[in-house]
Amino acid sequence: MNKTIIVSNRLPLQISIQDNQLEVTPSVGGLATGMKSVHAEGNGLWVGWSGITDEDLNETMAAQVDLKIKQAKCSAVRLNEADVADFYLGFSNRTLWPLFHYFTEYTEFKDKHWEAYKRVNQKFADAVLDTIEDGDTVWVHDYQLLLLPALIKEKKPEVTIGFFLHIPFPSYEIFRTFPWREEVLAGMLGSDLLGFHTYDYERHFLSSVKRILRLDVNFNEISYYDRIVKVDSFPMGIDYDKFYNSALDHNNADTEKSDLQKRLDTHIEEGDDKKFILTIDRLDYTKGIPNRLRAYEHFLTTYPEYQEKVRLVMLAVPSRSEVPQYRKLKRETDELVGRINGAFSTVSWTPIWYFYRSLPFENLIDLYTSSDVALITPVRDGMNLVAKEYVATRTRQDGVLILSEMAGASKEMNEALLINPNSFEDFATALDRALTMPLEEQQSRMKILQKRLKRYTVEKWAEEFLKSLEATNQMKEIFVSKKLRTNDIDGIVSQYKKAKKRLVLLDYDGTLVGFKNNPQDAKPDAALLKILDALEGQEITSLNLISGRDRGTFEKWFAKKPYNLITDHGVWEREKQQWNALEIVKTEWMANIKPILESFVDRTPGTFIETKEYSLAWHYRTADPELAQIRTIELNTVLTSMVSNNNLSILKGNKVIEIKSSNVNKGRAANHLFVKNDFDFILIIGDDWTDEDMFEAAPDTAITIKVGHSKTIAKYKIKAPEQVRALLAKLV
Ligand code: GDG
Repeated sequence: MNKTIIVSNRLPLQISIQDNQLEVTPSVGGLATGMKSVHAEGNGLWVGWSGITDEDLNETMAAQVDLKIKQAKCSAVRLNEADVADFYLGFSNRTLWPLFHYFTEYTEFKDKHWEAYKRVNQKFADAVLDTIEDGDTVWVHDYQLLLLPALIKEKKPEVTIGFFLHIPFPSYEIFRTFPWREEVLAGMLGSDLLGFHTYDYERHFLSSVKRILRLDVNFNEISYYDRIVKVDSFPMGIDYDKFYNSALDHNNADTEKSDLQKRLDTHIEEGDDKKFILTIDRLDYTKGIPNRLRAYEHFLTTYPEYQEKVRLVMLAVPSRSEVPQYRKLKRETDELVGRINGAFSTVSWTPIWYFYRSLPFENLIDLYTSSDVALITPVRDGMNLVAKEYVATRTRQDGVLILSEMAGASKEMNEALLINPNSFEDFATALDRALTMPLEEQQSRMKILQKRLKRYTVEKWAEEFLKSLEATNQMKEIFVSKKLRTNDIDGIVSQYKKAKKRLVLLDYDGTLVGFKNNPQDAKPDAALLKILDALEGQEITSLNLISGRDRGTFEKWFAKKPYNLITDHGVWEREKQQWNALEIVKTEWMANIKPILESFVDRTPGTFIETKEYSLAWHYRTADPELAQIRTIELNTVLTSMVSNNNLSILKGNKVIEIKSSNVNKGRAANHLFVKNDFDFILIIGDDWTDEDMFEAAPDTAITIKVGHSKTIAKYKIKAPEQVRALLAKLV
C-alpha cells in the first residue's frame, strides 16, 4: 500500500524527560492539525527531529524515545548538538530566516553552517530513504529542508515529492545575494510540486529560477531536464471550528473564568470606553514589535483622548533566544515597554500589559475574545495565523483586525484594516478608526473574513495541496510514457550489436554537449571525442554529426577527425574530409535582415548575432529572461512579414532565433543519408525543434531519441547530454 510521508524539522510531538521518566504528548500546532488526517491514513509516517539532541539521551533512553515515536507513527532523525548549533540555529535561523524575511543586515554566510545544512538535510534524506518505496508520496515542509527534495528524487525518481515553504520567498534582488543560490534552487526543484502561501512568493521564486538557473517557465510550470515542476500558491488556513467553538464555550456564562480572564474583566468593567488592543507574536524581529510599540506611543501622543482608556495587551512568546539578534530584540522590547509605561502610566492605568511567555491555549482564547482590536503588524511574515485565529474567535462578529500589508495573510483578508507597518501615521489613523468603528461595520467586515476562513481551513489547505500533487502524477504519466528506461536501453544495445549496417545521426549542441553562454565555448571535450572515435572506429557504423553550426566551426573543432559532418542545418556535408554543398542557397536576404537583428541587440543587453554562412542567429541566453520574452515576440512579428517573400523560415531554437532558407533543413539532409546504404539500424538523437525534421523523415524502424522533456514525435526521451553520452558509451 502506498503511503504519504510528511517531513518537517520537528516532529509533531512534545517529548520531555524528567527524573528518567519519558513523556510524549502530541503537539497541537496548526501544521499538526492540518496533517492529522493525512498522517492518520493507512501507514502514513511523519519524519522529523524529536527536539532532543543525542548528547541528552543515553542509549536506553534513546531506544525508549524511538519506540514511543514509532508508536505515534513517526520516525526520528537524530541530531547532535553540533547539528543544532550549525544547521538549525546557524544556517536555518541566521542565514535563511533573515535573508528570506529581507533582513539582509542580519544574514550570515558561513561555510561551516552551509556544510552542516547539507549534512543534516542528508540525514533527513537517509531517514526518508530508509522507509520509502516507489509509488509513495512525500510532503516536505519549510526552509530547514530546502535541499531534501532533490536528495530524495535523485535516489528515488519514481516517488512523488511536494514541498511547502511556510516563510516568504524573497524577490530575486535579495535572493541573488545568496552564495548557495543555485544549490538551494536545485534542491527545491527535486519536488514535483512547490507550494507557497501567496502568489507573490511564487512569482519571486519563478523569477529566481528563470534568472539564476535560466530555466524555461511556462505559466507556473518549470521545465527541468526531463521533468516538469509545478509551482502554486496555497494560503494556509487554521482549524476554524476549534477556535470558534472554544470561543463559544468561553463566552458561555457557565464556564468558569480563568485568573487571566478575571484580570482582563477588571479593565473591561471600568466602562464602555475601556478597550483592549491585542498583539500576539513569537518574539522575532520579523514581527515588528519595537516599531509597533513606538507607533503605539505616537498614537497615544497624537490622540491623547485614548489615554487611560485603551490598553495594549502584548503577548511575546520566547523564541530562538540562543541567537544574538533575538536577545537584543528582547532587551529592546523590555526597554521600550518600560519607557512607554513610565512616561504614560497613571495611578489607575498602565498603557501596556506585557507578557513574555507562552500561554496555555485557554488563555489565548481569553485574550482573543476579550480584545476589541487585534494589532498584527509584522514587517515580514509568510502568512500569520494569529490574525486568522483572532477572526475565528469573534463569535459575535464584533472586533476589528488591523493587519500589516507585509503579512501573507493580508492578501486574503481585505476586510481587515490593512496598514504599512513602517508608517506611524497609518498605525494611528487605523487605531482611531478601529476604536470608533460602528458595530455594524465591524460585523459586516468580520462576516466576510469568517466566511472565507471557515471554508478554507487548514485541513482544506492540506487536501488541496495533496490533490494538486496527485495531479502532477497524471501530468508525469504523459511525460514518462516516452522515457528511455533501462530495459529500452538494453534493447537498443542488443539491436545495435546484431545489426550489419548502422547509421548514427547525432545533433551536437544540447545533445552531446550542454549549452554554454558563449556558443564558442561548447568545444568537444576529450571524453566526448573518445566516444565518437570509438563509434567511428566501427567499420559497419556510419557516424554523422548533424548540426545548425557553421562549417567553419565544425572544421576547426573536428579538423583531424574522420567523422561525417553535416552543418548549417544541412547545407554542407563533409565526407571523407571533403566538403560538398547539399543545397544551393541564396544569401542576399541577409543584408536586409541583419540591421533588424542589430537593432534588437542594441535594445536587449546580453544578446548577440551569430553570422553563419547561410543563416543569421540571434542568441538571447544571457539576456534578462523577461525582457527576452518580450523581444522574441516583437522580433517574430517583425520577421514574419519579411520571411514569406524571401522563402525564409524562422527557427525557434533553445534561447536562439535563427533565420535561414526554407529549403534547407535537417530532415532533407538526413533523407539523403537514409538512402545512401541499406542500413538495418538507424539511431537519431537531437534536442530541439530543428531535430524534429529528422525524426519525421526517419523510417519507422529508426530509433529516435529526444533530449529534454518538451513535445516531440521521437520515440523516446532522454534527460540530458550526460545520459546521451552514457548510452553511446554502451554502443562502443
Ligand atoms: C511560521 C511563519 C506562517 C502563539 N503564542 C502562543 C501560541 N501561539 C500560536 C498561535 C499561532 C502560532 O503560534 C503562530 O503562528 P504564526 O503564523 O503567527 O507565526 P510563526 O510562528 O512565525 O509561523 C508564518 C506559519 O509559519 C504557518 O505557515 O503563518 O508566517 O512565520 O497558531 O496561536 N499558542 C499557545 N500559546 C501561546 O502563547 N498555545
